[in-house]
Amino acid sequence: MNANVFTVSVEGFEIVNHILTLGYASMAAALLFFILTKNNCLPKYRMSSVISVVVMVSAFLLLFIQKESWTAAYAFNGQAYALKPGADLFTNGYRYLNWLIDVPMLLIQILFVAEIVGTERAKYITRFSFSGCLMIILGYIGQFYEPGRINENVFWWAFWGFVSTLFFIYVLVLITRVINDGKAHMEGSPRKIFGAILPLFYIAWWLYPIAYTAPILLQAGVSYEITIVSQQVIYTIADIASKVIYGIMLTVTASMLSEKQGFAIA
Ligand code: RET
Repeated sequence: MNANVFTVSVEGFEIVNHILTLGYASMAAALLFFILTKNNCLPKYRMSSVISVVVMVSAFLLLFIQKESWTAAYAFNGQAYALKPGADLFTNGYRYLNWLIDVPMLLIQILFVAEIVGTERAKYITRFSFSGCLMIILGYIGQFYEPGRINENVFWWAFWGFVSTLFFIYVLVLITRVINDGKAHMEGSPRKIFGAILPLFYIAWWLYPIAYTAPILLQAGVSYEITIVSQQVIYTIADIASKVIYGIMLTVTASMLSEKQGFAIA
């Protein structure tokens, strides 16, 4: 591995810096949105907003730390940004631990708007938590062996990524069922917005394994810089879509459903 592997251009360094800042600023702004709109719907739907608040706080902190980790790892050497001697390496590890909180939360929150209740809800909570957490923990193990990192081992990186994907597919099967069941109880505009969560979910959640895989491009001769910058950009877009946009769509659906049931905002 040559020394260039640990150098990024001014543009690359700044793009990552900016995108991570956009990430945590979006979480802070959306945090206020979810707090302020929590009472715009019937009490039975409000747990969805409460969960969004929990997700926003943990994502805000994580993306802030992620940006600090980026700026602490590199220093400008007059031409480009090079890894600082003695500094901690930049790591995505914090992200995975944040997902360990957020993935079960995001999967559970939709149950309240889909009006899945009783034992059915309890069953989904168990399945979502189990498969969501395993998906993340296995990916966390795999990311230590990412191509281009100090402990690079393509076999183990691919192995843990693959096993994690099996749990991901199970999550996709479950969420498809939840969204279709929820939609079946709705009509008109809420049905349309709630139904649109399915394509959003498929696009946003697939971005994570795509970003996990990005460093393999190093083996095809793509530079360290392109792979690391694209990985951070993809993760941040995925974060904004899967937490903020998703949460807003659930909030809007819940307030429309409440209005149809005669609820008026005070
Ligand atoms: C990993 C490892 C490689 C294989 C797969 C993965 C899936 C990750 C996903 C993460 C979703 C995170 C969300 C976070 C929001 O806070 C772990 C990258 C399939 C789907 C939604």
